[in-house]
Amino acid sequence: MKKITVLLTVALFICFAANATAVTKIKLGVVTKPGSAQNIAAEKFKELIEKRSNGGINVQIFHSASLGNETEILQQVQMNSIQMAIVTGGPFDTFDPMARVVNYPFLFKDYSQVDKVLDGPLGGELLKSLESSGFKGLCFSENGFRNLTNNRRPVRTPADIKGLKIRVMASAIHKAIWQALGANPTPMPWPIYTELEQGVIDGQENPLWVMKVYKFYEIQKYMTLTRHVYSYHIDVASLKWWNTLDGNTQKMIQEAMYDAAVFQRKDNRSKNAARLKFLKEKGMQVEEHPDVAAFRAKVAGLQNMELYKDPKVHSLLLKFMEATK
Ligand code: EAX
Repeated sequence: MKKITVLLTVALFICFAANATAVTKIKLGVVTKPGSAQNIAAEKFKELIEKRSNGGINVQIFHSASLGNETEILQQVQMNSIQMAIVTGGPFDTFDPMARVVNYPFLFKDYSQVDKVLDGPLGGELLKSLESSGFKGLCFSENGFRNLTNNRRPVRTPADIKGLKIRVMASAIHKAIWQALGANPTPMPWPIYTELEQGVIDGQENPLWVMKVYKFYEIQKYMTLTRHVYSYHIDVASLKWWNTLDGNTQKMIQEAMYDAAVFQRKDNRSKNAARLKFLKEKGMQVEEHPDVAAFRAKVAGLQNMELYKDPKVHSLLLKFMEATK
């Protein structure tokens, strides 16, 4: 009898242990805080995948730079110390120069073009290329079109930008853009509130949600709707980890992340008009119609620069340009 009890206990224990290991745990990193574009996508993904897997997949979100900056988050994904991340396209270009294609200035005309190209074969080609640096590219969510803010003067033309110290992401293309526009670009990881407040930098560029969620209206007087870059997030998994998953799990994760990305893009776009109104009410002086033609002329030569020299990168850039004509 005693023996049977022991056996039963052991059997039960094995059952529980098997059950416990059957839960797939995902640590997901984002650099920004709750309420941010990256977090909205992350939270939607968590909700969808936990529901669809009936609890078989569990997602833990690490936000607010608790895992470090975006470059450090990506390094952790490469090593599989975290399994997923939603990261701004900018810092990705030091891992794979193909990523800088989407950040090409004034590439996309509107959101329908964005969705068509990024959700289509060209976006797919970019996602596939990330495998060579250890990432499984799943899909794209978004930051949105980026706009300039600064604390020195109203900006309408490139001449107004001359000499402004503008913080940029750790990204070769972003630095090149602001150099071409005549600014003094300073690469710096997120977050940057203190640097703006203390005047270490005169300005920065980001989509409207950032100015609101991070309260830049408190410390930046002028905003110009330059829309110079469509800023995407790359939603990635660790390739090392991905290759250990069965096909069903991969499919479920892929689909849930895509659905979350589509949800987040729509959510983000629907809020822009209210954000602009809010920022004006808070006292920001907004230039809504800058001389975009003059900005475009300044950056026209970037496609022939060293940073697009790699034949694979150059060919992808030309394909994106053709598709967004
Ligand atoms: O999403 O670093 C940046 O400027 C990013 O756009 C920031 O993470 C906000």
